Amino acid sequence: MRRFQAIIAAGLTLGLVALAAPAQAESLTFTDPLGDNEYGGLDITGATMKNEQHAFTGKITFASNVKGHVYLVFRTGTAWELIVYHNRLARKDSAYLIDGFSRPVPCDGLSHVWHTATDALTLRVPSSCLNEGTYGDIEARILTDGPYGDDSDHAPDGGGFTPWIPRG
Ligand SMILES: [Ca+2]
Repeated sequence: MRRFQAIIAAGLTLGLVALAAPAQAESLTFTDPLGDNEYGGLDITGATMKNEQHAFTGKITFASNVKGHVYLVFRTGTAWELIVYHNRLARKDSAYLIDGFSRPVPCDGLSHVWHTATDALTLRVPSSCLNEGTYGDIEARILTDGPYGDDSDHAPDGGGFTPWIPRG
């Protein structure tokens, strides 16, 4: 999370460029290289982002389950939001939503499910948590870190954001 402010600055620039791109789909799936993680954190292998009318959902797959954090960073076009998922390799995993200034955002219905058989994580944010449901396209990126807080892996590969994902 140490480079989060830089991520936001870079994302703002990329986002302004991407705004001009035409809308294509409400769901986006992409892969990430195996074995490119650092500092012993979670190795992302792929993700599917869905920007549906009732919720924004990110399903992220990993090479294996190790201790660390997952940050799903996304922007609705007017504000930065961030889901922080704390993976403790136990039954006390947790997730919460904060804004671009690290302020907590109340979110009834925010859910996190770790799928043990496939080492996948599903994070779901009800649309009511985001600008009272009034938003359109979303862009997103994923960051993991290791047990000591060092950045480990990010997706899409290269550190940029996804294209804007239209709301279904
Ligand atoms: Ca990876």
